[in-house]
Amino acid sequence: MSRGLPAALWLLALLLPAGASAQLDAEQAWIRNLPPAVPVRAGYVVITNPTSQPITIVAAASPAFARVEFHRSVERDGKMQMLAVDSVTIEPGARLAFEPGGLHLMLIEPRSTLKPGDLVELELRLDNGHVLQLEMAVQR
Ligand SMILES: [Cu+2]
Repeated sequence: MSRGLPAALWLLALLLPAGASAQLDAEQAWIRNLPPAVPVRAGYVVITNPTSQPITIVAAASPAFARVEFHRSVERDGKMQMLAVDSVTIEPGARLAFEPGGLHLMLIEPRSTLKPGDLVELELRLDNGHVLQLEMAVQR
């Protein structure tokens, strides 16, 4: 995951008041529940960019997982594979879905056992210094 932003910028992002426009809207955020023995979960969310500028999501993190990556599922030689993606850009006015079979959040190494109905915090760090905070619902 990129560590490209200087510490001062991260600090600035942390100091922005909650509710300051993150400039992206997120809805339908959920995580597919899996048996505890499986070390990863896939997370999905629909993001829209109502601004007139492209916005790039440069990193993601959750207190419930050791790390979070962006993955894309692709079919190669008849097999489904997942490719890691460094960042995700949403164009002005566009809607981008992290969804089953395509782009998804790969939530790696849960720190505790999750069950349907749990809410998991997720932070999406944007290239403009804002942090979009959301809650993902664990579902069957
Ligand atoms: Cu994946």
